Amino acid sequence: MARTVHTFCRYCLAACGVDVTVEDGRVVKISPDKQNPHSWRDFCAKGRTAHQVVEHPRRLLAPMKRVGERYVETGWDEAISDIAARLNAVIEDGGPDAVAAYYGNPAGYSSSNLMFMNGWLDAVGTHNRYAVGSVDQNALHVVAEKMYGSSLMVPVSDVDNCDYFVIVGANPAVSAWNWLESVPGGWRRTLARQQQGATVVVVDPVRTETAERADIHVAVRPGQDWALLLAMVTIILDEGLYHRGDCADLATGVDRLRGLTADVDLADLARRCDVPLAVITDVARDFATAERAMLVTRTGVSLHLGGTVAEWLGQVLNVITGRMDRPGGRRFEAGYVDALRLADLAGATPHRSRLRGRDMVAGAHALSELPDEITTPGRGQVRAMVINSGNPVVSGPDGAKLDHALSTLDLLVAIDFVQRESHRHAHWLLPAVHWLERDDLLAFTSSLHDEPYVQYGVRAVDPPILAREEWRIFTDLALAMKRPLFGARGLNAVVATSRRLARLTRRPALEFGPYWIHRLLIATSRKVNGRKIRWRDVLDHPHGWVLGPREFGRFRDALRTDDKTVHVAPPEFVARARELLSQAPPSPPDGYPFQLANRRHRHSMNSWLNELPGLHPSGKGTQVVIHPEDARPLGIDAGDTVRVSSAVGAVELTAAVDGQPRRGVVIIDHGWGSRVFDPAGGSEPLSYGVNRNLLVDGAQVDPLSQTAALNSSYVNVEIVESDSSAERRRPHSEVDPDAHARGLED
Ligand SMILES: Nc1nc2c(c(=O)[nH]1)N[C@H]1C(S)=C(S)[C@@H](COP(=O)(O)OP(=O)(O)OC[C@H]3O[C@@H](n4cnc5c(=O)[nH]c(N)nc54)[C@H](O)[C@@H]3O)O[C@H]1N2
Ligand SMILES: Nc1nc2c(c(=O)[nH]1)N[C@H]1C(S)=C(S)[C@@H](COP(=O)(O)OP(=O)(O)OC[C@H]3O[C@@H](n4cnc5c(=O)[nH]c(N)nc54)[C@H](O)[C@@H]3O)O[C@H]1N2
Ligand code: SF4
Ligand SMILES: [Mo]
Repeated sequence: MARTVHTFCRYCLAACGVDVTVEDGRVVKISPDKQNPHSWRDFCAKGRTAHQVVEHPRRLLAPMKRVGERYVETGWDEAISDIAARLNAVIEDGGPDAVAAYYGNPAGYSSSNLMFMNGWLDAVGTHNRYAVGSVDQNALHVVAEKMYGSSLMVPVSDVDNCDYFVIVGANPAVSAWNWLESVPGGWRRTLARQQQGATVVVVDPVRTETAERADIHVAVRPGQDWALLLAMVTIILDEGLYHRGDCADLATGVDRLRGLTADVDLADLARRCDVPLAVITDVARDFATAERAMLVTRTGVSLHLGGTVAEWLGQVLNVITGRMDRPGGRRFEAGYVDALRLADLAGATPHRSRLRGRDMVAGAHALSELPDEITTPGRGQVRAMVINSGNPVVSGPDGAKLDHALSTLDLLVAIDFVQRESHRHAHWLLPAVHWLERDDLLAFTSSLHDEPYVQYGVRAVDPPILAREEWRIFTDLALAMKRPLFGARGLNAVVATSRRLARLTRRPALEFGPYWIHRLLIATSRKVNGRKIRWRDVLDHPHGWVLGPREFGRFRDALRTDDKTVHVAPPEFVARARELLSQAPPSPPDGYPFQLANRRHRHSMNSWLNELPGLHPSGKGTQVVIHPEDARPLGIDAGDTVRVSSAVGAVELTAAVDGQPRRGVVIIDHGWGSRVFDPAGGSEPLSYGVNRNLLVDGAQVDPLSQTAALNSSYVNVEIVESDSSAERRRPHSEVDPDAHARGLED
């Protein structure tokens, strides 16, 4: 008998409501849950094929231990006791900091994963925590902390009331309207506003699917948004187009901002970003004078050396033109739990990294620092590490360096569905549980939705017998290591007692776990629209529950700054802006005339999902896109094999010649070239495309966000073999699996 389970997809923050049809314990169909009142409208092929991950032919089905060059399946008792003993030995020898963890993007879509991972890290007492933020949204965390007083206080977009959109460094037509905020169907809702007369401006060096539909496409030079946005701020302040009330009352630091803008030369800024000053002026004026407007920034802004300054100026433009907390602008959604306060409570103790001496951002150090922290001897050298839901060799900068460092560890443990590139040196592979197989309450991201919303994500099917949720793995490790989970004395005994009780009474719900915490979070949740949420009511809304209309007027009160104002000109941002201004205008270094941009693919999620049969890769990730006028002098035609190289690496791929990128910019999609190994069967790894991040230098970072120039590295492009002379064209599915390894050795 088939049954339908209503839950939501947890691959990205869009959190699309889905109907999962289950027959004989297997998922047979996933479709959008059209009764979901909030979130089904981005539903995409990734959600539709989620069961292919569950039934992945190479899925890890039991803990696997490395023995020589092979892996053997074991039970959990052996896995936990071996890992715990080895971790304790590493700590004995090198102290708690000798143990590290990296967590990737999917960890954020399971509240129990992150919570218990931090609980275990606190048990260990290590400061060596690394996170995906340093290759994603750190710039926003840094800006939110300084301007609004909390790294998590990020604004959401009121799309349906907006008359003038400025979308900077985002491609919502492909990536959905989500980053540290989510607007379900946000792009379609934006286009609906456009139909009603709203103007859409897209700032992107590439003529993307989003830019294609814009009223104005501004093809900025990669990495130079800060100059464009600073010019806009200057024009708005100089011409008196700012919001007088908010600049006098809500914001502080406007004078310091004027101090900066007084020193800029608009023509110089226009040259830096390579956008005509007349265009910048028009957009600045129209944005400032529109009735209702918003400026939105994303990864296209943050993944550069000037990323934090650009992110800051993007927020400043909203604040000084009165767009905060007003219809059609950006507002603060309080959510049903106070995530800001909980983050304060759970925050890691501040720490400076051993080698570079840099502070953590949002509780974690930067990925670019990890390789040296592993290979450089001394107290605090990382000797053991857990990679939780991540593939940093492919998603981060300079993967070759990280790959080598990982190979030198005494212990590497990977928790994932399959063994990917970053896990190839793992001593232990631990099988994770997919969202179709687990219950979850994403309470901590409830302030990132564009309206007050709650849904309990129920499981559709049971996980494989030996797969385990991360919270359970981290709890078991803390217990076996005899170190107090969450650093809370006595908690391990409570957990052990609850387990005994659950076993004796045969009532699994008595066992300490996330379920307790979900109930507690609802029991202590704040009132939304004046109404208290009860657990029973949450369960009574299987399609999800919109908790009333969007609330305005809460922003001021929610601010975490000491004086309850928005700090529009934090001194460190002003200083960094002056530093960027003092540098020579951007010009390519000798031998590397192009800038390497990036694209996401509708059917892949960063470095994964691209290998699923239902999402068969269509040659993406194996191509570099070059502007026709750049290709011609190099003798490059579509289909030719070209070599793209930087100071740190080189890859070979097929050329596509297309006018999408602006001149001087070439595009390679990120997230490809990650092998999927077969630890159980030992057959050849699967691999599609090449890893373009091998070309990104991790040594140079934005000092504020600690993010590398992932999407503006300088590269060279040269022809290797022209298509006509190629003896044989290899289809993408037969890409030589060793090509990646060769790339690593380059
Ligand atoms: N050049 C360039 N590089 C980029 C970007 C870019 O725009 N340009 N984008 C960056 C961005 S925005 C991001 S978020 C990062 C992503 O960087 P990462 O998060 O490090 O990498 P992912 O590719 O998302 O890999 C996620 C891994 O988690 C596994 N996984 C999925 N779900 C679960 C789960 O529930 N439990 C466990 N244990 N494992 C799970 C997957 O199988 C996969 O191996 O990449 C960044 N890299
Ligand atoms: N299908 C799909 N959806 C996804 C993901 C995925 O991998 N696949 N990833 C999810 C994740 S983890 C995230 S963080 C979000 C990210 O969501 P977005 O930030 O919207 O991600 P992108 O689609 O990479 O769009 C970034 C855009 O910035 C442009 N860009 C690059 N450099 C610059 C620059 O210097 N200046 C400007 N102005 N633009 C620049 C790029 O050309 C690109 O079009 O998407 C999420 N959604
Ligand atoms: S991956 Fe697709 S279906 Fe899943 S939440 Fe994101 S947009 Fe929705
Ligand atoms: Mo991301």
